[in-house]
Amino acid sequence: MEKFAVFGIPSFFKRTACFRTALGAITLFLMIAAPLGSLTARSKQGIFLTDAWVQISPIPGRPAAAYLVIENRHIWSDFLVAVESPAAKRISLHRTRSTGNVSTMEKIDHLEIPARSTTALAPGKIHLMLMKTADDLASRKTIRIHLRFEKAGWIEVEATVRLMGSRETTD
Ligand SMILES: [Cu+2]
Repeated sequence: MEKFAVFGIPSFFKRTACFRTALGAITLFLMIAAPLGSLTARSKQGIFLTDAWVQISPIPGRPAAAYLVIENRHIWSDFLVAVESPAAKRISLHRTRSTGNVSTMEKIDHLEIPARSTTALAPGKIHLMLMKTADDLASRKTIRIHLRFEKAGWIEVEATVRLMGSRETTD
């Protein structure tokens, strides 16, 4: 019986403040570890996906934009050709173009990830446009996104949900 007591929750964790501190420490660890790619990276055939996140509107069902970093460690280029998610009916690849004060988005069919290079999908640049999103996105921490590469095939990532206008989503 005593052996099992070791795995019980220590009483100080039951106090909310301490528990929050512990959660904060874990969150901080994840935030530091994430860019290193050790925990969030999804890779296949030399394609590494990291730092996936999706910016959602507070209004349910509105379009959302998703971003991530795609690294190709191969000696040949690959192409992102399709994207799907259970969280959206349709996903397109978009490029933001800014002329003066006006910025528009254009749809692109595929995205080349040249050999031994990294492409970051980021706000104001290339992004994934999620249309007809699920109504409960705001209550989720992450959503699953499936990306299909011409050579590497399908790769799945977990994208962190961030509410538009909020600086942080980790609580
Ligand atoms: Cu767009």
